[in-house]
Amino acid sequence: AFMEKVIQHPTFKSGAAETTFIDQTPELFAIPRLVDNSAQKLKYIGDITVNGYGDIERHEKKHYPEGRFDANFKPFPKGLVTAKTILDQHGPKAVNEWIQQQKQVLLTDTTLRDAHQSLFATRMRTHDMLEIADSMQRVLPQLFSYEMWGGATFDVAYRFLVEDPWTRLKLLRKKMPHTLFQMLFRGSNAVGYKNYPDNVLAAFIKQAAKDGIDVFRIFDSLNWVPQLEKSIQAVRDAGKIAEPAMCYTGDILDPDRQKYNLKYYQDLAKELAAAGAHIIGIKDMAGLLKPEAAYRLVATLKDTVDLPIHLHTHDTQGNGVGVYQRATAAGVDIVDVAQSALSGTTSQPSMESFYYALAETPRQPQLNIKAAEQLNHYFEGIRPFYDDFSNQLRAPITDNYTTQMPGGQYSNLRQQASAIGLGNRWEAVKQMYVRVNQMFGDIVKVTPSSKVVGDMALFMIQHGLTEADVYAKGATIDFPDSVVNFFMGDLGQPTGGFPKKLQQIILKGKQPLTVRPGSLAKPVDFAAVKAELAAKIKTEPTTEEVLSYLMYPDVFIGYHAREELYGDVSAIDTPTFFQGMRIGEKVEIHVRPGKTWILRLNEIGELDVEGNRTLYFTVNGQRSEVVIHDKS
Ligand code: 3PY
Ligand code: ZN
Repeated sequence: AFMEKVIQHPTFKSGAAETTFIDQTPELFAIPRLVDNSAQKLKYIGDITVNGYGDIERHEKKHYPEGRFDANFKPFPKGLVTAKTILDQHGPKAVNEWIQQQKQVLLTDTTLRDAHQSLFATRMRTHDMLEIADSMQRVLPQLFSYEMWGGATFDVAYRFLVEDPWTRLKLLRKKMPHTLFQMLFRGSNAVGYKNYPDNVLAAFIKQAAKDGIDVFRIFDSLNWVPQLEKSIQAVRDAGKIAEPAMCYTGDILDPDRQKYNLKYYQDLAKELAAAGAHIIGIKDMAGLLKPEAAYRLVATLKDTVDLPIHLHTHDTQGNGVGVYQRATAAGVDIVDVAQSALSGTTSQPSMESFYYALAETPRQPQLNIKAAEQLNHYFEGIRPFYDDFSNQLRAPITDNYTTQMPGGQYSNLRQQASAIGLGNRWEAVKQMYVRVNQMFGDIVKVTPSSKVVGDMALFMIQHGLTEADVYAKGATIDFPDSVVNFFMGDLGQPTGGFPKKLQQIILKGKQPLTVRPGSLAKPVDFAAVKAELAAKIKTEPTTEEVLSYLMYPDVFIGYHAREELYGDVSAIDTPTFFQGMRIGEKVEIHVRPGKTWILRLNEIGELDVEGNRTLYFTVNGQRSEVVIHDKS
């Protein structure tokens, strides 16, 4: 039926169809390309049941208590003017003016991106987002934006969730038409970990804007503004809101740490404004801002530039609400919060706590707090599904004021350390992280520069190297690639330059870059890449697929192969997706509106001579078997 729709389409019939057909008629292609096939789903569920999921330890499927969520919310207020309506009708400048007219402090909800990235390794599935999207929109009609894309979304969706992030964006957009969608864009690193050519950045931003992103928070991992300029321009060209962000590092309150002082941020804000910012973001990825620092920084920036200020922090050290409270007193326009059930520690501060913290003050956000608390029950209910990926942090860690590790890196690096047998040396890894930062000249640490520091710290501990060893024996040491690339200038230039002596040791005679890497990169030939991808996936790729392939070639091809094998697995509920089924269990899969499969796993057969097991299911009462290779 789908091909029929394409063939009957007037453009196609007229013979004018060519490669741009997909671009101009996205509505035809918004529906899943794969036909429902229960055998494919059984293959997926069978494999997880027998072999477990990814690299988490295999365990019996857990029982989850009935949730106490009740989606009984008032409809979205008809005709309400939101930042989204203003952007769509009048453009970014009008949004800017609207923000400045608001008396209340505005909120961005990060629950669908940074919160789960920072709490359980970005594993929240589209399935669990779509379920609640409409309710979120109803409960929070006054919200400035939802951050729901970017950062690690791409890598994780393709690699671990068998999901296409573009599809997530389009489906959520449909369910949440009234609120701005915001993404985190890693400047010249886009949604990846390395520099991409300028034409790839521009094409990505154009497509993301077309598919539903309104606000682009753009940062550079060294706060080097030349790395942001092309992306800011591309966002402006797309008619969307450019929010370049300064990554907060150091401590403006500490007289002994003045590399990143108030003047540094003031100058940076002026540079970002000159580069075309509509809003200026402060990205406190490691939760380093203390309440008084937040007050001084925001007050100073408000005096320095005539632009809205949007503050982002992580609650790792436990002072997040205090930071926002003081920032609000200083005139911050927007702050990033998460639904309580997904807030705190390495995530953002709680939306509801912040609301109460501002009680009886003139800038308290307009929020139907009772409805918000009810909405929270949903997230309370789904959070345990992701426990296997949790960073297990249960309380604030104030020594992160010293370690300065970003929220998103904390769990990641810890897991990397465990993977190479350094699990019980975490304290030593943290201390080495601090040491390496000093060796590197005290740099901004956020993806991907934070990864460079983390890689070097792990490397030194693993090989029993001290700082003195690195200087004494550096010529014979094979440093990690990420470290070599950093000193080559592949991520750009750090404030104050590279430490020369260490740079020479690490580069072993190679000549580093001193210019923006993108200024040397050859533009990508999109037609050639499209042809290359078409040959690999044996179908005409969409623009989105070409972009994903450009950024994550192997990961994307791996995803595509799994999608071919299993079909669209997004309809499978999350406990089943990660943990498979118990014998005797019944699971419902809502394939699409009006179509449900009821699956029952009746029996798992003995291991046969080839190392396979047969799983016996019934699907809507019909017997169905699937043979799975047991990898144990
Ligand atoms: C990311 O780049 O993914 C981040 O969240 C950085 O803080
Ligand atoms: Zn963050």
